[in-house]
Amino acid sequence: MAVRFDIITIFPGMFSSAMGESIVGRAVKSGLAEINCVDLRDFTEDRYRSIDDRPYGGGPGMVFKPEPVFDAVESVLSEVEPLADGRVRKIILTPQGRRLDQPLMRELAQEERIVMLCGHYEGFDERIIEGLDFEEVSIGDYVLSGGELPAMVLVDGIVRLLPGALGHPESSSRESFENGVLDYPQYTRPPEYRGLKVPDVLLSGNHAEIEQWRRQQSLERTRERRGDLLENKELQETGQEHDKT
Ligand code: 9D3
Repeated sequence: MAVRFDIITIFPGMFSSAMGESIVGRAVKSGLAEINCVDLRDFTEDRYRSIDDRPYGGGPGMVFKPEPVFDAVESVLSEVEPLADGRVRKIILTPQGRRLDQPLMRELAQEERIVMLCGHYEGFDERIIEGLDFEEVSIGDYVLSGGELPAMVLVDGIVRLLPGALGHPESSSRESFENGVLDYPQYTRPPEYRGLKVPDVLLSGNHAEIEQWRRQQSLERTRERRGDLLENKELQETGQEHDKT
């Protein structure tokens, strides 16, 4: 099933190179994904093409105005609604949003239409979020300068989950995070490089032992580096409430 993204942004140029390469680029070329970038300034009416204004109540910075955003979103939706069941996921990228994780990626990979709105330091007039019924998504607890890179993170994470986007159909399900543990260490030739050796077990040809070693390495690293993932995994395996699907 193909997915179409409509991305509303004041920097449409940021997307062209990043979305033209690798797995996403290939998915677009093969028709599995479509990415339509919409320049918010095309929906301004004044001669300065202004998209923001000063905040009511005072304070520093600017706020995205409702009018261009409503017009841009409605323009995008007008091409959508007549389609099949008109289901659209409307996502606004903001630091206040639901934190992105792999379960949310999988949920979004079921959708056929995703509209994304990229914000900036300014923030949005709250009526945009309320009135257009957007869900807010953040990609993590650090500060970026805008929502464009987060939107690309979403596109990348979603597209690679679409059946047919990856070379091997099994490769997306047997990896780290899908199992709730980190990847095991990997090696390729040569067997020794600058005095650094490949672990003997990997050269042994004993597949049962190799598998056991890898599982144990994954668990050990996960315990050392990401204890939080193991806690989730235990809850999951004992059938308790958890945040994974
Ligand atoms: C939380 C910081 N805000 C306090 C005044 C200001 C602010 C800083 C940077 C508001 C927006 C931004 C721009 N960031 C995004 O638009 C953004 C973002 C991010 O910065 N981190 C993680 N996920 C996201 S999604 C969109």
